[in-house]
Amino acid sequence: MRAGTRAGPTPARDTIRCVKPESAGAWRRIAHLDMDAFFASVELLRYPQLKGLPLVIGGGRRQVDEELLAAQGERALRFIPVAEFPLLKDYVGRGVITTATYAARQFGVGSAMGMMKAAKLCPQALVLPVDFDEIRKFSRLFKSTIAEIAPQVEDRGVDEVYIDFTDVPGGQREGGRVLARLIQKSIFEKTGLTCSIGVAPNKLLAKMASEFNKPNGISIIHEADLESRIWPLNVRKVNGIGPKAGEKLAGLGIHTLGELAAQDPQFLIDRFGKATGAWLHAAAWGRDDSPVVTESEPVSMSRETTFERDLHAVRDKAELGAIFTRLCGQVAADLQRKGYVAKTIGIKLRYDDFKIVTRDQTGEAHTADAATIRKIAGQCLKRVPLERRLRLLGVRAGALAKVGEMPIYESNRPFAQAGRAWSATEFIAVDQLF
Ligand code: DCP
Ligand code: MG
Repeated sequence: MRAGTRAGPTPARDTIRCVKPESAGAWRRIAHLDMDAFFASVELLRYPQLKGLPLVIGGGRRQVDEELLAAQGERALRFIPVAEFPLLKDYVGRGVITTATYAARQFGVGSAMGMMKAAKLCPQALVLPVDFDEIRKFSRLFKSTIAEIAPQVEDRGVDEVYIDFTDVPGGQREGGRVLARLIQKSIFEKTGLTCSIGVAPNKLLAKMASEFNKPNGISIIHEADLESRIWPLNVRKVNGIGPKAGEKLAGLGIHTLGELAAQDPQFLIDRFGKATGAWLHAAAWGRDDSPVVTESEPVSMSRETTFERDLHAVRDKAELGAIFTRLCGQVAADLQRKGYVAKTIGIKLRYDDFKIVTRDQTGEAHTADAATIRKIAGQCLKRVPLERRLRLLGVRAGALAKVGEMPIYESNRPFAQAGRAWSATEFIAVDQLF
């Protein structure tokens, strides 16, 4: 290794704190997965004839791309001759590159570089704009593919996630390599895209490891690899050491993580403050206990509206009815868009004296159907006093389940029947229910 001096730190057995989950008796294995040249690779699915060529993605949609599409049509995109694609050398504008294929990176072009500057380095590179709809589609697809195999997934943006391998079958085999291979293969089969995965005792090391064998690579890091594989790296490789901290460290003669690890923690605390100084030292020693944070499932989804003027249930029946139906439709659309069904439907009213009242009904079947929700919410509405005028009306769907995760007998049942099965369980609740 090249960690400063011969007297540099030697990793002790306990250099990386591994949290041993009591349930499984297994050591923590955390993966970081990052898609390869993501925006460019998504375009290559559409234009496979460009594979292996230098390609940069950047700039807004341009006339030339529209013409390309209009002339050839979606169906024939893969047969458009390479010569018809726009070249970077012909680009004029202030756009920056979002990403470049590995073939283009060889010329020194990459993310965040101005396109006209990049054109000087690689004039023959092809250039295509970002298609955000397509990017979002593939982002969702690769993430759902992972979640089917390993449920503990932390979303870190459009093309990267952390995955907790610890208790997943295969997650410990060969340090995580077996599961990483399975995930790579599944993503490729579902999307045609490649990714790179690092597996390590924690997120900090996994994030560094995923870059070691890019593209389409897997890197396995164990505690014992700290000296040989982590300490030679520049301090900037740590997620969280940005340009400013990197510069300050360089000013102190600290360039590699080994050099950072060799510092007395107090030296770093004196210069970076207590929290950052201590964190820098811990990071250099590969210590990180932060958990993989999976997105919490929503407990309920609701829509509510405060009226422009207070409405009366009888005198403003038509207006109130229309708003009520709209709210139910919005809740149904929210559920459907996010892939949920609800077992409990409730309403909330706020009277002109600001008192709040809620009612709900829980049934045996789930629903995401607007008409069913409207019907049940209407039954709830019949159970509240309606003499006073109303300031606010809300509709809430609770007791949610993911579509496909409710019992088979229920998922086969048409939603329309759900209403009939509902039994009334009534209670008056407070605001936070919504
Ligand atoms: N991106 C962007 N602007 C940047 C950096 C990236 O719009 N300055 C976009 C384009 C990338 C995507 O985010 O395709 C993911 O970023 P990565 O840093 O993971 O880069 P790539 O996936 O393109 O390449 P790599 O194979 O190095 O991960
Ligand atoms: Mg990437």
